[in-house]
Amino acid sequence: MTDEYNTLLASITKRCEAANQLHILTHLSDDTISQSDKLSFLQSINEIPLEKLASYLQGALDEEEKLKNFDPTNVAKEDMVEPFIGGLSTKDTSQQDTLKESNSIGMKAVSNGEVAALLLAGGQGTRLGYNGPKGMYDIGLPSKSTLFQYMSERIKKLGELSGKGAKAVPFYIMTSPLNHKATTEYFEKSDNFGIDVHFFPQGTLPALTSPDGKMILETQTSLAVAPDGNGGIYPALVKHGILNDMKKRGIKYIHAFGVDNALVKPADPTFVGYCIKKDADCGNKVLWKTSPDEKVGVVATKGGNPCIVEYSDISKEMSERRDVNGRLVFGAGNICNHFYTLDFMENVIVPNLGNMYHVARKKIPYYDEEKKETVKPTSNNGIKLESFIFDVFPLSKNMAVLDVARSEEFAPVKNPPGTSSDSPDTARMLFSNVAKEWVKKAGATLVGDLESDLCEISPMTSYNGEGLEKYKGKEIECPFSI
Ligand code: UD2
Repeated sequence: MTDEYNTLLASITKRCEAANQLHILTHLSDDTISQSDKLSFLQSINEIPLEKLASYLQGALDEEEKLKNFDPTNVAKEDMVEPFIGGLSTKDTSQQDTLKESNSIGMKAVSNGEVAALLLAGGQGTRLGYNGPKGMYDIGLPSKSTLFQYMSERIKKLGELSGKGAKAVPFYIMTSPLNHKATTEYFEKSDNFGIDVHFFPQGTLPALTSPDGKMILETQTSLAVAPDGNGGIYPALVKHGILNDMKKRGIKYIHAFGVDNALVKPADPTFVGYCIKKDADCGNKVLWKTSPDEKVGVVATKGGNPCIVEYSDISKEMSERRDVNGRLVFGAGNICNHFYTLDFMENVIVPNLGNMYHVARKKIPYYDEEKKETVKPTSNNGIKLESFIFDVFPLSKNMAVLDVARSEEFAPVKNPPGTSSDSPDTARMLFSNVAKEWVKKAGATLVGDLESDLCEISPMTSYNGEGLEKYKGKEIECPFSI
């Protein structure tokens, strides 16, 4: 045993003992396990905030309990959740001038090199059932582009449209330790799609049993760990010096978005420009929910401050409440598109980061001491602790909300192929519909298989329907690839 090993073992044993987690060291006395496996196991434990796990778990369980016992007839003022009032709808015909102005403000910011795109790609994509980074998923359009490719090419095209060139908008990608290598290798192989890309991994936390909060061994020398939720973005931005890097480059505005929307418009100049125009510190793009049980969070206010109530946390009564016109009152659906000024991120969010985690009950693979192998349970046996990216929104003093057209901006890829909603199939159809609409708007007539879900306009041809003038008066046969 080396000195390094012995020193680490002594310190970790002490910390595990104090944290009531000694069981994870059980196999270190097994001579059949290699020294290097044991050392890397100890090094991985050393990264875990052992002393804080119990309080993280307690906080998350308390919050879960509070939600369970929520009594709408007896709510303290600071917990009062109300619909968010304000914001602008892109469908409001009287506001088209404001939208045009917003777009040119956003374009100017892009051409000044002031806008960064920030992708949340650290999730595990368990629901999709795809064994790899979700961004590498191909939804089956003719180009066989992956989600990463669509986003990168849109960023490239936007830079070109702004006049500053392909690298106008730096693309920061948050991975997780579980998918970092696969993601970076993919981009490297694709020459970063010709844009300026930067990667940084978010943190992980160990899965815990409930309620006693024991860490779970997945193998003899590894723990079951999971990314710490998309709210892990803030500590990760600091840890990896990303905010400083942005500052050095002159970035002032950040557009953060999820990896699983095939129609996402990275660094969307209209959204960014609208937030700049409103002098907002933080902003959110929404679309109106189609039904009470649609799995999107909703923008609201809590105790007068902006917030998002996650779909897993909203009460049935709130989600079903409608106004006199039958419109859902809590309907401003979050599509994981957030705007921040760098100033708000650095000077308000970062100094005020708390340890706020939510409980996600999951099936955690564990090492079965009798079978001597890893077993995948069939029911939930543990908890993952996750923070949400929007948990910091109550810090905003001026939140801008832009309500956009669902058909143009939201093609979620959450569920496996063959599922009737939020699947690669529904996303492909939505993507094709946008392509058809754009050529029709450009003055073309569609012929052929009008129902085809294989119609595609490459982001290198058009970011948002522009640049299709040459199709005016032409017939276009569906399916098509432009
Ligand atoms: C997210 C929103 C939800 C709704 C919906 C719309 C959150 C917490 N919830 O729910 O309100 O708007 O999207 O599509 O944002 N991710 C990470 N690291 C993690 C976990 C997730 O980077 O540890 C990324 C993930 O890769 C994805 C995004 O965050 O790009 C959203 O994550 P999700 O798929 O877990 O969220 P979902 O669909 O439950």
